[in-house]
Amino acid sequence: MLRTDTPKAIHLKDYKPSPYQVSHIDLNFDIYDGYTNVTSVISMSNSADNKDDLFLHGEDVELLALKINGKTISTYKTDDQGLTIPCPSEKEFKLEIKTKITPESNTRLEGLYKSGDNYCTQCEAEGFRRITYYLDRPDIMATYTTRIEADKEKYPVLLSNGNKTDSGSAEGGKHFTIWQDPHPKPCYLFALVAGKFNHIHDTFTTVSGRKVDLYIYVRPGDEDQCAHAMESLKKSMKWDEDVYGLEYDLDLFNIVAVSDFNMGAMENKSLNIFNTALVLAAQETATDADFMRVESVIAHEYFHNWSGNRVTCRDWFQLSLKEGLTVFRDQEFSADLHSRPVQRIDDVTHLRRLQFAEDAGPLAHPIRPENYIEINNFYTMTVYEKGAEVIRMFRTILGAEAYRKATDLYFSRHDGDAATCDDWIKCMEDASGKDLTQFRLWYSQAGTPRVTFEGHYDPVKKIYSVELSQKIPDTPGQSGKKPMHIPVAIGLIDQNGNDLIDTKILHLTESQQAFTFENINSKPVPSVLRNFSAPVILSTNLTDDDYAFLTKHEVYDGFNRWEAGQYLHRKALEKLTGAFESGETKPDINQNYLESFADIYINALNTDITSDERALLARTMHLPDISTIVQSRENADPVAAYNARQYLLAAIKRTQKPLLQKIYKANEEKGAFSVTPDAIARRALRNEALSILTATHGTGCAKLAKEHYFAADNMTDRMAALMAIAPNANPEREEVLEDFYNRYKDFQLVIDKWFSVQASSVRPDIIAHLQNLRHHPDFNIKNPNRARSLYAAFAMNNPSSFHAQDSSGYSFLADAIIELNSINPQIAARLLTPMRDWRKYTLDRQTKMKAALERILETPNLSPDVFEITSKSLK
Ligand code: 0A1
Ligand code: ZN
Repeated sequence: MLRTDTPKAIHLKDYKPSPYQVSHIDLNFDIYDGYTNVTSVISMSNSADNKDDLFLHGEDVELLALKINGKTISTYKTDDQGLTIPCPSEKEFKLEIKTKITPESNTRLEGLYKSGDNYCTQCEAEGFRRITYYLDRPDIMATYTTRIEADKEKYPVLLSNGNKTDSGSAEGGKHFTIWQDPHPKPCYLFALVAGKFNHIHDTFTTVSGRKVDLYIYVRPGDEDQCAHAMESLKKSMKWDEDVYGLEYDLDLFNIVAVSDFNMGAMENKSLNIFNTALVLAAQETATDADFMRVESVIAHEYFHNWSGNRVTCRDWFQLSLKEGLTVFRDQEFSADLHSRPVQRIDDVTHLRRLQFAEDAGPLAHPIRPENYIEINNFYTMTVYEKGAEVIRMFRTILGAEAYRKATDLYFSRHDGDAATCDDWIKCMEDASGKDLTQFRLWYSQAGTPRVTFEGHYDPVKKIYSVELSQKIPDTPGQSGKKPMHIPVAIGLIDQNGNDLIDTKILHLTESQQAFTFENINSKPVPSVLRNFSAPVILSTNLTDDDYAFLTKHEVYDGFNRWEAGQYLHRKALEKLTGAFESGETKPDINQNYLESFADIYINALNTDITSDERALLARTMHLPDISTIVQSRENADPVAAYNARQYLLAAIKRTQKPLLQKIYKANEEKGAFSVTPDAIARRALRNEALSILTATHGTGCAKLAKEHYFAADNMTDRMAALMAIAPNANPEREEVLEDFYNRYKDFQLVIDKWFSVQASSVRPDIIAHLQNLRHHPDFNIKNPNRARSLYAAFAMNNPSSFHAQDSSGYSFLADAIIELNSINPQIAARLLTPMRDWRKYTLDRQTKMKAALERILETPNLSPDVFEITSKSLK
């Protein structure tokens, strides 16, 4: 059926507390082959003056029985949204509901579903309503008792939230466990797992001396890839005590890894469920970046125990209350454990690539959205990553000490609450005494602010004066925005590289504002927006020479030292892209810029530098990717951007080959493999050199990449080789790809890499190749990781192929979205991301992308998820 109705949007302004409340819920899961029966006994109350019906959410559940206080009721109504019961006569009552569900056919992976042979749940945001009828909203909080009964042989492990209070045998070869969670929680934090798993165990003793048992459950055989996740968990528990004064609150903490999962992981109370990709990590199968991601996601989910679970969200518009805060917490955890500037560089690169693009497109929304059709569509880069930037700015504005006072206040004042972003801001104000009225605009205004900096030195008066201005662009549904409170961190550096002042925060609050620095004895070079103190797009009156100076002398702020180099890269690439767009084939490259590489490379060869410095240099050598280049252009041509980038890489290789070869040699692994900061930094630097040395895809490149591949004893190096060889048409490519496949065919997550590296590589026959991969026996569109490894890898990481002029890339993706619409709407909607900003591209591409979107919109039985993103993109 074609979608003729428009799914209804939900608005923040319509929020009303529920007259019905729940104090406790008793759940019973009876798992059979092919179906599961769920009985829930809900202890409810109704407010004194309420006479409205009781509406309970429920989707795709079959109602078997319904009783109030033990009496069957028949005066109810059901529809595809839920169950309506006339207002019960008593104010306190027990509602008993029996439903039947079929996890075996649940391909949406929301509610109770099967991953392989195991059962697991995903209830955030609105999955609980696919298990039973309930008030499925986060401000309804209750304690839970959960009984699970299933076949003992097939499902030896039966887990839920809280503490296990009983277990035993049941009839017909079954067994049961009973779980009690003493902490009241919304149903999105409910979880259940039943299956065959092996586990590793450890303990953590909290600051007050409570011993907590820690378990990680994985598919039998995967236990030897869990040690890193366990170490990460213990580090997270310690960090939250040390940095936020927050202690774990139960005697047990379980993590379960499943292969089929829509997102990264989920913070269910004391039973975190993870995508295997974010638990398993071993030298042979995981890259250094994978190790880092596992650590940060383990931390992220653990930190939610306070920022999300103990203090939860009143409604889904407040999502950034828990997500922005928890992302900021996990970013700081990683920065404390590793290199602070490198962490900041990686976080900002990610923000710019994906969140800035979102903020500039048709789905731009504030970190606290005002309306949505499908909440799953609002687990966005804006809510998460820009949300984290906003929390970071609170800390910058308050200072570290007042910020900690404010978070203490927040966690004590709102413990056990379903809170709002305004509650958080109020705590920041109350603890610091600061008025944050204007700062609140970050919660309601979308769009990335444009900030302009102009600095001038007066040698007579010895004054350095600064003029800052800001402009917030219009976004869908929002225009004529007010100036925001933007903290701009600035340093002034003299010609010898000394800081003339301590880093100063300039509080930009007006459209245009002047600041002066007195007693500045020589002409300084300003370092603006140190550590990326606000999520803005900055332009300055600094010269290329100033930026070149900063790449060498900005020693105080590693982030800005890197940023200065990126500025020069971007500028060179933009110029070349423009030249390729207008048909030039051999444009000139700025010689000063090319020569500046020699300095970078000589520095990288310096044996005295620290490992952090080495890691930073690897990132400095890396040119911005195509999607970043394209962002600053109108009517962009990603093929021209790709050609420009390749052209520049070839020139760098040609002019700097001996130095690159030296870097490659000097950073060779000596001795046994390790994951120390030094070893990681050396691999990063060496592989960056490899990628430039192999960028021209000739026979020498193929030879070097192949050697690198076969010499590797770890996945970081193997993947670097694979990426270098995948776009190379020489015979070594097939040899290496085949070896990789055969070596790792039993490792799902590594086979995901095998798919994604091929989908991300530029080759003339890419579409035919993608079609082969799509029909490969290992391809399974129902597994989100595998689907992403082909489709998202292609559309997001291979822009010049995706935007091929013949529109073959658009058709390939649109077909997948249409197929996934009926299998897993959440994943289908996410795959629309690279189509949303169709207005950015050349006119012919716009027409073709628009046509692909229209074809999607005409799909029969379009899910609200896909409908929302497609229709808003076309508006
Ligand atoms: N709260 C989790 C993310 C998450 C959201 C939705 C999910 O299913 C629809 C799953 C996980 C986090 O922030 O880690
Ligand atoms: Zn989260």
